[in-house]
Formats: sequence, C-alpha cells, structure tokens
Amino acid sequence: MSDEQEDDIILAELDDDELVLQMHDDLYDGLKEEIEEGVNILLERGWTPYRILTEALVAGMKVVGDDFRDGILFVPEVLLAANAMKAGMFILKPLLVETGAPKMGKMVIGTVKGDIHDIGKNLVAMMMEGAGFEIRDLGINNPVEDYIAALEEENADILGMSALLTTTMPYMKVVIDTMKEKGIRDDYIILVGGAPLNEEFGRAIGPGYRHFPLPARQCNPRPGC
Ligand code: B12
Repeated sequence: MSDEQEDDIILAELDDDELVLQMHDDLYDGLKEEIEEGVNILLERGWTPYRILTEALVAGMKVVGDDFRDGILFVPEVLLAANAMKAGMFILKPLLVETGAPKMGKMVIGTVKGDIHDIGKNLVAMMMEGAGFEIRDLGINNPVEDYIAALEEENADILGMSALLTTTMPYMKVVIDTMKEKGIRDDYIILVGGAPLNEEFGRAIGPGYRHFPLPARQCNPRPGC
C-alpha cells in the first residue's frame, strides 16, 4: 500500500470489521504505531483484551506465519510484524491478567544448546501466549539441565525446543533421551520446531512434529503430541 493511500485511512473511522482487517494488513506491514492505535480503539469500543488478541493480533500473525512458510515474506518483514505484534501485546498483557484470558497450560520454551537463532522461538512463544499459555522463556543456548529444571520449577505441561542448525537439532534427542532416563518424558507434551526440522525428524526423536502456527486446539493433549 502506498504512503498516500495509507495516509487516507483513519482507523477510528472504520467500523469494527474493517478495523480488524486493517490491523491484519498493518501487522503484515509491521506498522507498530498503527497496531497500538488499533488496539486502543478496540479497547475504547468495549472489546475484551482477549478478543482483540485473538481476532486482531493472533489471526493477523497467522497470515504472516503462513506467508513466511510459503516464501512470500522474508526475515526482515517477519521481524517487523513480530515487533508490531509485541507492541499490541504490551498494551493487552496487563489487561489480560486482570480480565483473565482462558488458561490453557504452562509452556517452557528455549533454543537448544549451541543455537542462538531465536526469532522463530520468540514468535512461537508469543503465539502460544496469545492462545492462553503461560510461557517460561529460557532464551537461547539451553543445556538439558536448564530445560529439566525449568519444567520442574514451573510444573509445566509443555516443553518447546527450537533449533535452526543441522548441527544443533540432534540435541533435541539428547534432551528427550535424558527425560526418558529420568522417567519424566511422559509427564510433558513436547513440541519441536525450526526450519531444518521435518516430520521424519520429529518421529525419529520422539515427539510428533507440528509446524507453526500452532493453534492450541490442534495440539493433542497426550504425551507425544
Ligand atoms: C537470522 C539468521 C541468523 C541470525 C540469528 C538472529 C536471531 N536473533 O535469531 C544470526 C546472524 C545471529 C545467525 C547466525 C548464524 N547462522 Co543463521 N540464519 C538466520 C536466517 C537468515 C533466518 C532464521 C530465522 O530467523 N528465520 C525466521 C523464523 C521466523 O523462522 P524459524 O526460526 O524457522 O521459525 C519458524 C518455524 O521453524 C517454527 N519454529 C521455530 N522454533 C520453534 C519451536 C517450536 C516449539 C515450534 C512448535 C515451532 C518452531 O515456527 C517459526 C515460525 O513459522 C537463516 C536462513 C533462513 N532463511 O532460515 C540462517 C541460517 C539458519 N543460519 C545458518 C548458519 C550457518 C549460521 C551460523 C553458523 C553462521 C556463522 N558461520 O556464524 C551462525 C550460528 C550461530 C549459532 N550458534 O546459532 C544456516 C544454517 C545451515 C544449517 N544447515 O545448519 C542458515 C540456514 C543460513 C544458510 N542458508 O546457510 N543466523
């Protein structure tokens, strides 16, 4: 969309449906200030924080995720979109705590030892948070001990691991095997992700592989999901 056309749109003059669609476009274009404005307008119109999160932000990010997967969007655009989404989440987060979005469970997530690629992990954490999961984000470069300690401390339901390098993805198996040795593997749903992973790898290391975006309802609530 050209700047001229963009200038013509006054968000406050759009009706709710038009505004939500415009916010999807603005997220796609990484327009942080417009997202903040849209969120505030919907709040003023009486939308619940949870409805704004799911219908305006999460639904918009799904388009971004799909287009990234399909090679239509590239890393810089995804980063901008994630940044805009974060700005919207920043407004909504305290309100969500107050109003209580449905709680789906607790997830511990981090990139595996040796891997510092965290863009995808951050996106997944944000989307899971948007879907109602409480997130303990361990950041990058996590040894197995950190995952296990956090799972126990948090009494978590889900472990999420991310790896972007062919040299670091085998570490996921180290984590899963250690969990098996300790007899705690079946206490958790394990999700793995990262560009080099595929379904075959997922089956080989244990957990069923799910490609992001992952709507919570698609996650089969049993070990091995
Ligand atoms: C950005 C980037 C970097 C940045 C990372 C910045 C950051 N903060 O993340 C920097 C510059 C630091 C970097 C460094 C390196 N990189 Co790099 N990097 C990339 C690049 C361009 C994009 C990765 C990315 O962010 N994609 C966008 C996100 C959104 O996608 P994603 O991570 O795949 O996540 C999606 C899914 O996979 C999934 N997902 C991800 N995690 C999880 C977790 C769960 C639980 C679930 C359910 C889903 C899920 O959901 C996400 C959304 O759809 C890729 C190339 C590429 N096009 O992939 C190379 C790439 C991954 N890097 C590569 C390499 C080699 C390196 C270096 C070794 C380079 C070097 N010689 O130093 C270092 C390694 C550093 C290290 N130890 O980790 C190679 C890996 C090759 C290989 N076969 O292993 C790639 C493929 C580039 C290439 N073609 O050679 N890199």
